[in-house]
Amino acid sequence: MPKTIIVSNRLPVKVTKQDDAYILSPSEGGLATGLGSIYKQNDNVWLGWPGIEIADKHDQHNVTQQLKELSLLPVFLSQDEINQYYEGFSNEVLWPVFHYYASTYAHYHQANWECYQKVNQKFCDAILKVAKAGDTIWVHDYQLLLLPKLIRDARPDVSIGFFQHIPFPSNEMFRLIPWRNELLEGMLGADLIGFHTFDDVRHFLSAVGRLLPIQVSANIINNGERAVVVEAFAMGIDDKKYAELPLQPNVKAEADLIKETFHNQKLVLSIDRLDYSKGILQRLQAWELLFERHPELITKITLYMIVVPSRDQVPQYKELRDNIDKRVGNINGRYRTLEWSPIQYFYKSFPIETLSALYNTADVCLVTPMRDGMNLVSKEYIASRIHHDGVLILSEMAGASKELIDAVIVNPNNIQEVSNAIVRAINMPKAEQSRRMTLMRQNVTKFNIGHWVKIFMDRLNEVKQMQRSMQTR
Ligand code: GDG
Repeated sequence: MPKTIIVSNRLPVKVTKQDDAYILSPSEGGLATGLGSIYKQNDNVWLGWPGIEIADKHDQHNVTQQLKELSLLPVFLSQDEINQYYEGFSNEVLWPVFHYYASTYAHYHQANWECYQKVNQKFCDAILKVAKAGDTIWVHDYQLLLLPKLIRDARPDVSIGFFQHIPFPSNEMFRLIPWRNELLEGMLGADLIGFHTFDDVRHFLSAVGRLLPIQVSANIINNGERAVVVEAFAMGIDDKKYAELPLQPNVKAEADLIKETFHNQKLVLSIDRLDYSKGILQRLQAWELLFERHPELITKITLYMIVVPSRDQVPQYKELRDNIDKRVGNINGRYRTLEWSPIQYFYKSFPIETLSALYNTADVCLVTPMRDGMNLVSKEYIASRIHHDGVLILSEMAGASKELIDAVIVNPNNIQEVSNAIVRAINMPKAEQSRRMTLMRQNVTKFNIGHWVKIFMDRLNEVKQMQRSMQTR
C-alpha cells in the first residue's frame, strides 16, 4: 500500500541529552498536530533532523530506535552542517531575502551554498531508502528547496508536494540570490507547490517566468515533462485545542491570577520569536508614543511582551536582543511608577497553558510583524476568545491579514497608526468587539489545521490525476 512521507528540517520532537541518555518529548506545535492524522497511520513516516547533534554511531542507533516508535525517521547532521546549511544558508540567505531584509542581513558564501546542496542531498538519500513507487512525499519549508527535484530525478514515480511556510518575495528581491535558478528548479521538482497567500504565489510565478526558460500559464508551470500547479493554502491552527484550554481548572486559575494582577488596567499582549522580521522594536516605538500622546493612559495600560529566545548566538539576533532590552529599559525607566510598569517583558518561553491564560485575559493582542508568512499567534488569540470579546491589531504584512480582515489592520512601519490603533482597540465598544471577533472565529474554526492538511493532500491527488490524463491525451 502506498504511504505518505512528511519531510521537514526539524522533526516534531524535542530531543535532550540527560547524562548519557537521550530523552524524547513530542512537540505540541500546530504542524505536528495537523499532520499527526497522517504520519502516525500505517507505514507513513515523518523524516527530519532531531534538532541536536548526535555524533556517536551507537547513540544514533538508539535514538533511531526510539524515534521509530513515534513513526519518525532521523537525518543526523554534524555541527558543521548545522552551521553552514541551517545557520549559514537557510537563515543568512533565504530567511533575510524572503523577508525583504537582503541588504541588511544576507551573506552569500559559496561554502554555505555547497553545504546546503549537500544536506538537501542527504535528506534525499534518507528518503530514497524508504520511498516506493506510488508514495506521496510532502516536503516542508525553505531549508529544503532543492529536495523536490533531487527526489524527482531519482524517483519519478512518486507524488511530491512542497509547502513554504515563509513569504516568497518579489522577484526584485529573489533575483539577488546568486543561486536563484537552482533554487527555483529545485522547487519545481514538486507536482504541487503551496504558499500561505496568493501574493506569495504571484511572486513565485513571476520569478519562474522571468528567470527560467519555462512556460507559465495562470498558476500552472509546464516544464515540458509535467505540469506543476502553484496555489495558496492558508495554514490554520488546532482551533479546538485553544477553545478548550481556557476551560481547564489550572488555566482558569492562572487566568484569574492575571486578571487580579491587572484588574484596573487594559492588558495588551504580544508574543513572538526573537526575530527582526517580527517588528518588535517598531512596536516598542509605538508603545512609547502612546504615553507621549496620551499621558492619561499612564498606569492604565500594560504591554505584556513575550519574546521567545531564538538564534541568539548569532550576532544580528544578539544585537536585536540588546536593542530590545535597552528600549524596554528606557520606556520602563521613563514612565514606571512604584506599583506599575508600562511593559512586562519576558525573554523566555512559557508552557502552552500560560499562553492560553494570557490569550484569554488580554484585552488586545498586538501582532505587528514587518513581514510574516502567516502568523499563528494571531489565530491562536482568536481561537482562545471563547466569549467573543477582545481586539486583534494585525499587521497588513502578515499572511493572516488576508483572512482576518475584521482585525484592526495596521502598517507596522506607521508608528502613529499603530499607536492610534491601540487607543482605538481599548476604547472599542463591546458590541463591535463581538461582531468582529465572531466573524474571525468563524474563519479560524472553518479553516483550521485539519482543513489545511486535507485540501493540500486532496489537491495533490487531483494534480496527479490531471498530469496522468494529460499524458494519455
Ligand atoms: C513560521 C512562519 C508561519 C510562541 N511562544 C511560545 C510558543 N509559541 C508558539 C506560538 C505559535 C508559534 O510558536 C509561532 O508561530 P508563528 O506563526 O507566529 O511564527 P514562526 O515561528 O515564525 O513560524 C510563520 C508559521 O511558520 C507556520 O506556517 O505562520 O509566518 O514564520 O504557535 O503559540 N509556544 C509555547 N511557549 C511559548 O512561549 N509553548
